[in-house]
Amino acid sequence: MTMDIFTPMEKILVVGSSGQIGTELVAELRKQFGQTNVVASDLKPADADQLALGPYEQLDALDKDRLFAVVKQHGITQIYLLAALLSATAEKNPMFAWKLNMESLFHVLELAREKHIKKIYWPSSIAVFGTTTPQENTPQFTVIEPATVYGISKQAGERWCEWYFHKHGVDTRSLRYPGLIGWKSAPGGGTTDYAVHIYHEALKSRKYTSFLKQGTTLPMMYMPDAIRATIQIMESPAEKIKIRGAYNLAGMSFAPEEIAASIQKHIPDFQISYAPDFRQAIADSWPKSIDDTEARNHWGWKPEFDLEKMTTDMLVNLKNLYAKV
Ligand code: NAD
Ligand code: AKB
Repeated sequence: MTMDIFTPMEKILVVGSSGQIGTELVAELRKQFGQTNVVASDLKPADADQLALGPYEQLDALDKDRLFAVVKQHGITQIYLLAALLSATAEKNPMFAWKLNMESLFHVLELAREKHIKKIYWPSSIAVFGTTTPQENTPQFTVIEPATVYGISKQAGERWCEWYFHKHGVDTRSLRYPGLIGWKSAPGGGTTDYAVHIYHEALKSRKYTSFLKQGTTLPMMYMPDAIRATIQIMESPAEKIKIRGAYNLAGMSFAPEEIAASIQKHIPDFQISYAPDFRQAIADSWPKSIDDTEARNHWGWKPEFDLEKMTTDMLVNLKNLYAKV
């Protein structure tokens, strides 16, 4: 893959850096681009460990003046905006979810329109799709009628990113992430969170009650693939990014009983049971699998992890983690 040359003048701000994705993204960005070139920021105050790892600013993404001040103070050229309410939390607090998910995006888009920053990464989600979308191999361009507040905010965000690109030349890049699974950080209130919890419970108690029922197949991805895709789309030459809404991105697809079976290969006495709740309706409105042909063709995306490879890696790393505490 061809990468843009990353000049020492580039400085990255990650907004919402203490969450599931931010924790891993900041670490990888610092590895690739230098510790002091990546500023982490979140609503939460940093703990001593975070402060030791590199620059950190406590920042509310809804506070445009403070965001601007941080951009100026650090000479920021790129923002990765991760602050948001996810699908399950957003359904419980729809008005605030709309405010946070949209206003934070507008603040960053406006900073770019005013030429204070050069490039924006803002994640979309498979939640843009709804019940009227074809659920198998969901194509890039299809019916998009999301059934959740979260999905509506992602759909609107995609349209605004494209509008700012065409109208104002703002360099926006975005991926429709599937459900993300990793061992380094906890998920933050989504419908796909069960696929992280299940590994922890398998190791701790040998049993897990899934809030999604048997047969609920959803698109998922292991975090190392997601982080690689994120940095890859941001570092690709601008002319390769032909979609300025958001790209479909696929890793793997599975239902709760399939992830349980893959865990049972390592932990034979692991048991799964089912107690579906309000998140079932959200999951039922989403695709089962994603066609990411455009991401593969335009900027060379290719996933590395399938379910079995992910399960092996998750269990090894979580076992080590639990052995230390
Ligand atoms: P998360 O909930 O784990 O993390 C979000 C972080 O944002 C948290 O640390 C939170 O403290 C912070 N935050 C909340 N309000 C803030 C504010 N006002 N100002 C600054 N920080 C604030 O979420 P995540 O899973 O890391 O997701 C990041 C982004 O990726 C979101 O836009 C989400 O919609 C998208 N996404 C995630 C997934 C997934 O499976 N994790 C899938 C699709 C899309
Ligand atoms: C959620 O479940 O809300 C997220 C997502 C797929 O956007 N993991």
